[in-house]
Amino acid sequence: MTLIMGVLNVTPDSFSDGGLWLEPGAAIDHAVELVEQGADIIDVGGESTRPGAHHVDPVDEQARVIPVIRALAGRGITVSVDTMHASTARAAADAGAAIINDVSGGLADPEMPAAVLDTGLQYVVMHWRGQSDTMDSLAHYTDTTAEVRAELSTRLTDLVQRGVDPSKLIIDPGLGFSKTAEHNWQVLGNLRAFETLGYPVLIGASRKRFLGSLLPAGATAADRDAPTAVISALAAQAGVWAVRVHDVVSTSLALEVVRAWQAGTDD
Ligand code: PMM
Repeated sequence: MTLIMGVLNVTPDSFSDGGLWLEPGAAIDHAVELVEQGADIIDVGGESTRPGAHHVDPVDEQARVIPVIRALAGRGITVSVDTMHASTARAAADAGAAIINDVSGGLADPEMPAAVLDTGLQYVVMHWRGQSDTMDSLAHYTDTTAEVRAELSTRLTDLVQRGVDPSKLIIDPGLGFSKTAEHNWQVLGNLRAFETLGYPVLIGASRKRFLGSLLPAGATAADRDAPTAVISALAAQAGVWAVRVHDVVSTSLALEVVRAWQAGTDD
């Protein structure tokens, strides 16, 4: 069944939960709560990737995330580190992380492929066209699914040619990263096309801007949890490996529905 990756943003400026979990004790407590609610993996990030966000120096990023990763891994929790920096990925591996989640798919830091190779961790290759200050201007496609798929495929080929074990790779089409709402729906409506690349697929729709347009004016980030949970169910039906979400309770329930639905289906 589809896994749940719970989001733990140890940042002052993430759009939906910025500043809430900046203090390590609060971050650790929140992660433990997410696991109790059904998260299989905790994705710890120290740099906001929202459009226009400030870049974080890897030293500051590591000061935020490494103590939290060490504490969570020490409790037996499967941790991924959400970073574009090779030095942070290496430090996270030393602290016990199991997965490197790189929203740039290795494009932001030329040292990242070597870090993936040396640490031997699983590696999420997300579709990315540029940093948060330029990504919206790069949201142009004639065939969204085909182009995102081809660009991911190029990244995968590059990593495998550098010696990365293909069994360690996970792909993510990168909802909202150089993609408009229309592009995001095209990606979601064609998830099977990404699965045919032959790698586990991760989807991160949680609380993203494109869900806001489905809601009344003035809706909060948390109001996006209901549409997020529906996407989790539909993505699970489409066979994705994992969904990355802020609210684990609603997605856990959505996946229970899928499980029950599938159990009730005649073969
Ligand atoms: N989205 C965000 C951050 N990290 N990682 C992956 N693999 N996929 C995503 O879609 C993704 C990500 C941005 O969302 P946040 O600010 O809520 O963490």
